[in-house]
Amino acid sequence: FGSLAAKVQRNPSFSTLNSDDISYFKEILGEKGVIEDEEWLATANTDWMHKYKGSSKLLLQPRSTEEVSQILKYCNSRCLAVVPQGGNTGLVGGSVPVFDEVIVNMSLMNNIISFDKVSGILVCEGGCILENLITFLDNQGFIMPLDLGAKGSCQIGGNVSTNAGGLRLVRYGSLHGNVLGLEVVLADGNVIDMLGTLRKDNTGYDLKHLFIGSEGSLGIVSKVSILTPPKLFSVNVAFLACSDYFSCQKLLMEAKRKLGEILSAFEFLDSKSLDLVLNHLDGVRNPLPPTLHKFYILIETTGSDEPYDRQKLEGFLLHAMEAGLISDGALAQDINQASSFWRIREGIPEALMKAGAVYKYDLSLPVEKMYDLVEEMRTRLSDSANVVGYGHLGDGNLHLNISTAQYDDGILTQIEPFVYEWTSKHRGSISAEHGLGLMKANEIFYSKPTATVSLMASIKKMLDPKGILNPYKVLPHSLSS
Ligand code: FAD
Ligand code: 2HG
Ligand code: ZN
Repeated sequence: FGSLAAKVQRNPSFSTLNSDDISYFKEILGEKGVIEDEEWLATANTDWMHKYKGSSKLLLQPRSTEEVSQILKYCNSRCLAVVPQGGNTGLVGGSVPVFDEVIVNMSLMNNIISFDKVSGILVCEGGCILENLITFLDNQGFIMPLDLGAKGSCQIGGNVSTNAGGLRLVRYGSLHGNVLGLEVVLADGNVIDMLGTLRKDNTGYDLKHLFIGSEGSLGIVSKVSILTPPKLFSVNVAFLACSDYFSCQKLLMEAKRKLGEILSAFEFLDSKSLDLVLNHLDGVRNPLPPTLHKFYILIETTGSDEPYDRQKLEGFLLHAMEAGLISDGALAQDINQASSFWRIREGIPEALMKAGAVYKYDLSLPVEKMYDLVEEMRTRLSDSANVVGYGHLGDGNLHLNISTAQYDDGILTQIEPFVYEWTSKHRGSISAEHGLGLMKANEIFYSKPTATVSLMASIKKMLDPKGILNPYKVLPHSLSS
């Protein structure tokens, strides 16, 4: 997949690593924190999709904010480019080097600092794996306000830096609302303490928001303070079939109105997505009889009153069935069945990986127009690719994935710029939740006006004048060096 990197030139103002650099890093991190092992580097140079590959010769593992600060201070003075790396589950080529950037891997900064049971506020280091935080909170009777299929590997610092959305956003909102504070290390090593634990704090500009979703381009997130909701014990999951897209939309409108405060997820997948999961993942089966339905919806409710919540959901489903919005459905009878329904939805990215090469588009679009794009793409590509649509319907977020046997520039030119132009025409976003990374840095203008992009570039220049933090990502290449 060399054509991606071929579009970018290495910034000649960056230095090349030498033996003095390595000695210095060993001094501050010890031998163990300085990784030159080829196998390890091969993994860290390659993204989750095996689509983006860098050629870094060095991975550093800091154990404290102070160490992150020392690393960046040194890299800045030497003009060595850096890629912050969390769980390396990002899907836009943002978490791996493009050339020889030093990888700063956050995995060892995985301590939980404090948890306040009264307020539900968790403070932890940026390298904590999301699933570990979920387990920790579960024992305290709380949950994380975000959940995603990559939870076993992704880190909270990575989640914050991508402003990850996920499966619960429809209920708990985005990280801009849930993150109460951050500690970040700037490119010059300065540590900015914004690690507040207050729900309300209007003392001037709320600078933490600049770092949420900045994809490692403005600073390294070393600590996070996050508001976590209490765990509610009445959880129900339904897996439903709809015969057309209009019914999916109507069902969403009805669910928001009728399930109201207990609705915690509203996810959709088309029949081609389901087929992929059934064909490529072991142990997954369709909970519904094998009739061909065009669409499937997963609805989750979470509340505090089991009989009331169940009755409410059953009443809603009955009504939707009578109104012809649902053509079939299953309501999970226990937690195992609920997990098996979730496995279908969460397993789609993995199934796509197993199916071959995949072109991923993560779009915000008006719900009523969303699926038109999938159909138009199918018409454009006819038999040359498997075009699937799924995603967070409750948030207006489509995951359009195009699966082929292998990457092919001919197919790519059929997809792009068409997909971006279509999204822009419908006033959507070309990155709903995954970020721009390397993949879409040059496409930013499809979703943001020139003056806004210029302001972003000025902020980048101010915080990182030498441009060492995650170069070639987020900002268009014409503005980033
Ligand atoms: P990485 O992939 O390591 O990095 C992502 C970006 O953040 C990079 O630009 C990197 O430089 C930067 N970064 C990482 N850590 C830090 C740090 N501490 N400080 C500064 N910058 C940092 N995303 C969603 O929004 N919703 C989903 O539902 C969702 N589901 C997914 C399911 C699967 C199976 C996979 C593979 C990915 C999914 N993602 C989803 C993509 C998503 O972006 C990531 O999973 C997650 O947020 C990235 O976290 P990470 O620790 O892996 O970060
Ligand atoms: C999801 O919602 C993730 O499953 C991944 O955001 C989406 O692979 C994708 O396109
Ligand atoms: Zn998603």
